[in-house]
Amino acid sequence: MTQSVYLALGGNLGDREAALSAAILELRAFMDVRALSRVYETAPMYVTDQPAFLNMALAAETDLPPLELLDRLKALETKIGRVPSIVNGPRAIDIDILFHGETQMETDRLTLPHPRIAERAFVLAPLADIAPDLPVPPEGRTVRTLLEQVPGRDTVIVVDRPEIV
Ligand code: PH2
Ligand code: MG
Ligand code: MG
Repeated sequence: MTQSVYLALGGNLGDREAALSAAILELRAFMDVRALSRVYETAPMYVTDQPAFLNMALAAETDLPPLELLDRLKALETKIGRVPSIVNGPRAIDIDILFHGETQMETDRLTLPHPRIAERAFVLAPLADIAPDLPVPPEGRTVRTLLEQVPGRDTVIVVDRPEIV
């Protein structure tokens, strides 16, 4: 069954815009990409001693179930140049599933909806471009409302005229 999904993209190593462009191009080959957020430069969260990230979000439609989509995204990250690093550390590209239709699941590999959306300005700001009224668990407050209150919202800045597809 076709499902609406929301993905978060980010990277802070190498040519960050090129990595986002490559990811979107490759995603379009197997997903119906419906909306792209603006591109944001964001202060690194959790591990703060690393370069600034570029972050985006997108909406798409897919027939792939969650774990199959996850496998495809991991393969794509590797193709674009991601190599193993520390948790929350620097990477060329990271592509996370935020929502997959109405799916709620909690496994070792994947928790849906993504459990840390509400605390991440670098996810909420781009997501607010394409889905401001989306309710976010557990409280169900909207993306827009969460963004108004999240710490670090002043550390995510729209990038002027990025060279994204
Ligand atoms: N991703 C992380 C950890 N910290 N910080 C920013 N600004 N952007 C990210 O995409 C990011 C992060 C783990 O996936
Ligand atoms: Mg991530
Ligand atoms: Mg990830």
